[in-house]
Amino acid sequence: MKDVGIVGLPYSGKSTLFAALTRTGASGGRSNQAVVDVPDERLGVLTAMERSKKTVPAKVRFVDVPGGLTAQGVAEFRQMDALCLVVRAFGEDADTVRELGALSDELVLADLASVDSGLVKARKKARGSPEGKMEVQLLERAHGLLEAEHPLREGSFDATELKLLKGYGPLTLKPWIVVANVEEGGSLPSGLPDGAVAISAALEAEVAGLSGDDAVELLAGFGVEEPGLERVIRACYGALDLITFLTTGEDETRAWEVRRGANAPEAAGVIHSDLERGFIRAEAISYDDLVAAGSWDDAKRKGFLRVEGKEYVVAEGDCLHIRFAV
Ligand SMILES: Nc1nc2c(ncn2[C@@H]2O[C@H](COP(=O)(O)OP(=O)(O)OP(=O)(O)O)[C@@H](O)[C@H]2O)c(=O)[nH]1
Ligand SMILES: [Mg+2]
Repeated sequence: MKDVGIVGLPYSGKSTLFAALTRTGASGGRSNQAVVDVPDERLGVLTAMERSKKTVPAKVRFVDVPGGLTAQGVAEFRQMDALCLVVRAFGEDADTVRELGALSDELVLADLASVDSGLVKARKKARGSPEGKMEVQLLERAHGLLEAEHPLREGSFDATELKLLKGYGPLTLKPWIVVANVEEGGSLPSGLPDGAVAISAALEAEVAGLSGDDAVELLAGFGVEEPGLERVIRACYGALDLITFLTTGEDETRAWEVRRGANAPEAAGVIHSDLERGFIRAEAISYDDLVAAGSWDDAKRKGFLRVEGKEYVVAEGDCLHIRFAV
């Protein structure tokens, strides 16, 4: 399960968003952590089709770091897989674009500090060692970018360099999801990056505590069709470098997350280590084919079922059946 840190300037509504997330029935973790279900309409469709007894969505963990961007907070944000940037868009004086700029600057500065302290150490270590010299050069490049107020994401680092850099947990190398916390019924302010999501955290916090029908009614009253919270969760999950594959049957229909680019045995290993160890083959039907066919057997009859081996790279929406022997 991946961790998403909620980051923002004071008073932007981080804790209100977090409260709304916890009210969706989130479970587990410490008081500042909310483990939430990732909404996925495919699960309902497959559950009905297979008459599964259980439905298990993918999950993501949100963390509201106390105190925000303090030294200790930054250290905690460095452990996260993605950051959800909350910017205030409610209130007369809201300047969402400027606030995002200020927040982004803070994150860049936090990275600059850690790159610089890394440089001091790397320079000492570098004397006489080629790896050390490479690290110094890399950090110098990173320093240059950050000093020019660019997130490290914009640097064209190769895989080896990225791996080394990630050891520092840079905040500006993580995926960012921008959430504009708008007035009840407000829309997304212009000038924000692609993929930004508008929600009213205060309204969502209220709605999240209500039953389905009451929630829809209250939201509709503000002209909101889909709970913003679902969009936030989906956007955060979507920004992580993951794909979702599905398993479905009488016992359960379930969404599983795996690294993008994972092969079939690795995906099988997400379900259980035995399935990876004893992997023989994967039977795969893409979600759309399965739904079009109406059942696993019909899909098979229509030739939609693919038999995939160890090299197969799992695709988003693959419905898998793993054959294995241990
Ligand atoms: N009108 C309005 N007020 C909001 C909304 N979201 C949060 N607030 C209010 O803004 C204030 C700050 O919200 P918090 O959620 O505590 O903000 P925060 O980012 O956690 O603040 P710090 O933890 O102090 O940095 C509270 O009084 C909230 O009730 C919103 O969508 N609309
Ligand atoms: Mg707070």
